[in-house]
Amino acid sequence: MVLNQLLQYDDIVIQIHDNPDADAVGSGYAIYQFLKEHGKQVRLVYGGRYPISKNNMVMFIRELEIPVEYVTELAKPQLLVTVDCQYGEGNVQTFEAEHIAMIDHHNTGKMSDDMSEIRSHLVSCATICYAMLRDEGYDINANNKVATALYYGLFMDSNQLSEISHPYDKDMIELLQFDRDLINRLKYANLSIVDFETAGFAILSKKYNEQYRYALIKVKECDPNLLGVIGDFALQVDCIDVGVAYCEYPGGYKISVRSCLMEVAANELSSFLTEGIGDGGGHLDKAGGFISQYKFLEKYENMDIEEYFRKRMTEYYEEYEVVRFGEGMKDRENFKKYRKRANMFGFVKTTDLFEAGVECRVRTLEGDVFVTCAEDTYIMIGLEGEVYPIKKDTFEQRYRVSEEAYDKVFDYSPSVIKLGTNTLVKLLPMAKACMSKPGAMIWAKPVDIHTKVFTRWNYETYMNAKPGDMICYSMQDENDVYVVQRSNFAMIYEEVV
Ligand SMILES: [Mn+2]
Repeated sequence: MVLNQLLQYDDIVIQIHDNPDADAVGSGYAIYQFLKEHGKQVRLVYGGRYPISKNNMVMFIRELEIPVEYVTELAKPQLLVTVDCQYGEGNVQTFEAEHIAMIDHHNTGKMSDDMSEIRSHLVSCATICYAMLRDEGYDINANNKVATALYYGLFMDSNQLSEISHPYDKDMIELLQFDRDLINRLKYANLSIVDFETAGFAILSKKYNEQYRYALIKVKECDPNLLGVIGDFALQVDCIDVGVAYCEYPGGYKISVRSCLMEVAANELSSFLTEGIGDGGGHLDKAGGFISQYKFLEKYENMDIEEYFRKRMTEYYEEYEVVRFGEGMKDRENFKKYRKRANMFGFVKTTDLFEAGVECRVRTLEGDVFVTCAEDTYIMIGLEGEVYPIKKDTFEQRYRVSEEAYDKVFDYSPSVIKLGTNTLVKLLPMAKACMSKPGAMIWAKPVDIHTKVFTRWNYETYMNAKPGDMICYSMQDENDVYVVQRSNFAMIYEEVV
């Protein structure tokens, strides 16, 4: 769904979930403003048992003059848009409407369609609204209140930005012109005195695992922001390397993961703990996640959530191997010979983006890449949409320019920004096609257990090989070890017999 589809309606109500949090209010308000500015008759409402009372929420709404209304009944509108929630779910009071649309980031199993935009891999609904408004060409910064509202939504749903994971989140942090003073004041009105006590009880009943040095902390139903605070605190303890705090939350469980170990990336552990039943992600040291109640029940039936976490943590620690690039491959059995296939890639000459000498940043799903524009510097777009710079002579050794048009589409389209400015250029429309020449030979085999591979190219963290994924090393340089996902391997490599 795109936002301008909503413009075919005139009488519109935006509904956010009961007990609204900052993300719900901020996201709902941004969509409200978009529709209002298009001349629509629109209201922003929520139902449920209680009106908003939390201090920071009251202040947020008052200071930005957000016209959000608490309602117990609603005259049937032509269009009802649920934001940061999904129509019919337990945390949204049901009101009748002629048409329903949804914008949400919670994972309930529902997929996007004509009238709903569900992106459960994103940390906040504000992120989705930001992306959708940007796609409409809507100038968010023209309205400081909208920019601030979206920023605060992201801020709160990502545990004060510590659990952000997507390029859009980073764009928001850098590009939104928000009210810093208000955000600072809100930041220190984050927890209530009850939250403070809740943290104390949670810490007293923590489960500590001596062997693996992690703490599992069950917190009474609370503001999810408290989880990050508790997780950060736990990591300060000398014998705790990893902290997992979790609580019940409408529709499931929220989790917060903290790690100070290079061998245990918080974002990877979080996605392990939520695998198949939710979503998790974030940074190497701080990450968050959500487990959907119904998916949990479907998969684990009557298992107690605490038991689940203990079992999964044990599985995690007991079942992985580490491979480090400098040490070579110790076990060389069962490796087979492969060669890179000829495939279509995209490339952009950096001087087609900006003049030579300009420094720019390419924002990708894997992280930011910095490039100085020069005649001999190109940007490659890989088979999965990954982006990396390449020198012209290396390019010419490995690829030949193709006459075909480059028309690949990926879930996320990387953008390039000229450093020091707000000038964004979309990379994919600028790309031309090239074909890879038959490549060098490698050894590869599927792994049996979760393997963490520290490659030469990324010192900060490891690549993950799940069972079935291929661990590879170059024939010319056996220290050049890396991982290729099972689903991509056959597309990239062919066996040499
Ligand atoms: Mn949210």
